[in-house]
Amino acid sequence: LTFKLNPLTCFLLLLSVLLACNQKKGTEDQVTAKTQPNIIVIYMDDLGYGDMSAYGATEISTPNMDRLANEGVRFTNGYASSATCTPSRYALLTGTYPWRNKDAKILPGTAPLLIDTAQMTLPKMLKQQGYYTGIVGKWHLGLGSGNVDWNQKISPSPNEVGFDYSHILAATQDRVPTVYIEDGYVVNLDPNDPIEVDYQKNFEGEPTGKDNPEMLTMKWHHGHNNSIVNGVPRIGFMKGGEAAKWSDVDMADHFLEKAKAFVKGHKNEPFFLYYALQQPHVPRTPNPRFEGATGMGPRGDVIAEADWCIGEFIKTLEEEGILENTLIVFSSDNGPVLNDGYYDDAVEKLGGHRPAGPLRGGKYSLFEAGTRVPFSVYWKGKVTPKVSDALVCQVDLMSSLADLVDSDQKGTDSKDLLDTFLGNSNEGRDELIIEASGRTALRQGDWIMIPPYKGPAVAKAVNIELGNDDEYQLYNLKEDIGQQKNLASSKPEKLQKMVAAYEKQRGS
Ligand code: NG6
Ligand code: CA
Repeated sequence: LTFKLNPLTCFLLLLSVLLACNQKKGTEDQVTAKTQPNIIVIYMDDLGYGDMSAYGATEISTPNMDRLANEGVRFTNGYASSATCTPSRYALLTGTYPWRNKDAKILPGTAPLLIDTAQMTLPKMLKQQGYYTGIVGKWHLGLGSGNVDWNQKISPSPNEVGFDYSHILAATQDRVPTVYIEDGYVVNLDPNDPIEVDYQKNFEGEPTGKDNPEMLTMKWHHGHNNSIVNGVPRIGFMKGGEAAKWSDVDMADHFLEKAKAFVKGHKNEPFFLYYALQQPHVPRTPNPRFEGATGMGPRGDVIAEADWCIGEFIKTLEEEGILENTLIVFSSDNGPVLNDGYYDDAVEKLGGHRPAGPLRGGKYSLFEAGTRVPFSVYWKGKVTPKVSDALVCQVDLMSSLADLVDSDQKGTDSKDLLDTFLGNSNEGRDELIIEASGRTALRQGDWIMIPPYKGPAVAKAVNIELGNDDEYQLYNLKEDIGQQKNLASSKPEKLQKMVAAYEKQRGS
């Protein structure tokens, strides 16, 4: 028996196969869109545990941040990995404790990229799962491989560690270069006015905050007396790049626009956006629209400004019809500081506000306020609002989000706490090592053990208790959240157990 196909049958057969394939692809896409929510990390810079109404603030109002916290899972024991920026961001993006990397400390604007381009990262993992990934805002994890030429393509950059798109400020708002960098290129750079940056010495003839106080619109208190940009003295020296310099008072609007554009441009595919706001880090430069918004001076006003930005951003998600398919993590890179190097009335106009809430210490500190920060997970329609006391850390997002998107990737120190982040479980970590300027401490259950450290008890310039003491410190945080009663000598067995656990983790 022979069966012959004429050309027409052949063509029809082929056509139906093609159509079937196409249909299958269509369903797969839909499934993907359903099981892969957009993921957004909104990350504040130096926002304290007590800086939001949702965390007890009464002197300041933060309705939009509160919405994410109150309509999501609000963590009361949520930690940044570190009491400063660079190490916390390193841990967030790599799932690795920052103290494993000796270079993970506050970086100058000229530092090389801190994350190895071969290393697995949160955005890389999401990219592998089909996400389009972007960062808008503060980077502060180094760029290039030493001696960056700011007038050429800057590489490696966020784009080499997993971000398809990047629109960043290199280090901090108080550090040069004071320009935006998009996908490795300085934005608005005039090739006839090249940028030079140096953290050691000034360029000849360039004014500085130290020598030209008459040019300043903001006075420096400590540090921050090198190059002057927009009347604000900075850390580090910079020359040229006039047209590329950012406008400080427009920075919040600028990043908001970029974040909104990112969402609008990628709403039809699963996306990951790391929206890293610059507030309330110094220099605090609210847009004139927000001047006086709080009566608390620039520090309060930029928190109000950031809150407004977050509200506008959520509105965009709503308008684009994707809020319900978007998981939003909200947190801060470290605790609060008032005077961080400029005279900006942060201390004088504080009034009754307590940026750290009931916690002791602040930014740079091993006491709780250094690392315990606002931390919430919001997912409209999926996450039931609740308050969780589980011990969680930003370092855990890597493995937890990997679980969410069905990836096998894990961060070295990252615990899969997906159920906890989504509010389905109250189980957090048993232990956590926190870090502050190279010093570490162990949180275990309700307890924290701080080993003895030399160094001043108080950082004078910023007026923050650092957690240094000649003796071991042991606190029961459940009973004594303000760390007033050192139980090290009255609970020797507990202390010994924790010291042993700490040494095991630190590998000493
Ligand atoms: C410190 C700066 C401080 C701030 C901090 C980084 C001085 C005296 N102080 O060195 O103003 O920029 O670095 O903050 O220069 S962080 O949030 O990015 O870690
Ligand atoms: Ca910070």
